[in-house]
Amino acid sequence: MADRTGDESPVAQGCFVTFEGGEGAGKTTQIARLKARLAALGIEAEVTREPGGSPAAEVIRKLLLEGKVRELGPRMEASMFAAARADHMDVTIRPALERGAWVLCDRFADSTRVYQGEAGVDTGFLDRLEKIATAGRRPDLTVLVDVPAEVGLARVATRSEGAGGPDRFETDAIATQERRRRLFLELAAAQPERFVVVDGTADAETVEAGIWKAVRARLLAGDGPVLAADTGEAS
Ligand code: Z5A
Repeated sequence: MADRTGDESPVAQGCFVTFEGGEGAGKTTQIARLKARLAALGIEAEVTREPGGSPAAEVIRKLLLEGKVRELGPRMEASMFAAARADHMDVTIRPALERGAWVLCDRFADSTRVYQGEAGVDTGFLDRLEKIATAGRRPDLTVLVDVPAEVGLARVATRSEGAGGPDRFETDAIATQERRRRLFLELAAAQPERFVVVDGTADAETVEAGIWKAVRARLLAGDGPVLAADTGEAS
């Protein structure tokens, strides 16, 4: 995170925060709110998303969300998400962190674990893809915005009607969406030091307050950083 003390000390890396959850959980809404909270403290935050977030990755996003890769099978879909992620890391995420900005990313590698894992891609293959795409750089904090599938899908249904119909993943059955929800919750339970789970069915202000509490506790201490972004150790 950027040094805000006015010292001449080198700029420290920014914090890398990812948002995960099902469709319509409220991730995009909460990222905008967190960015505003950080801005009030003078912290620059770059907002980005997956799939996408760099020019080349946005090209891959279009192919994936139009369903053009679907017929090639879940392994190929997982590989395309990873290829997009590798470019996103190189072009957008790493440079932003290195200049001291925070990165707030709408979905990241946990989405591949959940969506392509649920579609049958084995864990070993996903492990290898993640290693290649991220070079081991994990988020400092992952916010899981948890809502039941029906709640999220009801929220996005109105939007899809006005935008030419649902995308490739929004057409999946409620049972599939609910299985993904369980997988997200399992990931969070397995890595409590990285995840915070917030109840996304609450109103947006309440969700925002819960996320801010976690960010303050885990990434900010008074006006200084708690985490050294690359190591997870106290600095
Ligand atoms: N995917 C994958 O398979 N593998 C991968 O590795 C990756 C992704 C990275 C990308 O979709 C798709 O790619 C995704 C998984 C797959 N599946 N789908 N679909 P996307 O980027 O197009 O969409 P999304 O990530 O699912 O986001 P979303 O549908 O836009 O939802 P959201 O960002 O979580 O929610 P929102 O836009 O903030 O809010 C949705 C609506 O709810 C909106 O009208 C808000 O005003 C409203 N809202 C928000 N918060 C609240 C609260 N608290 N109460 C009431 N209403 C609210």
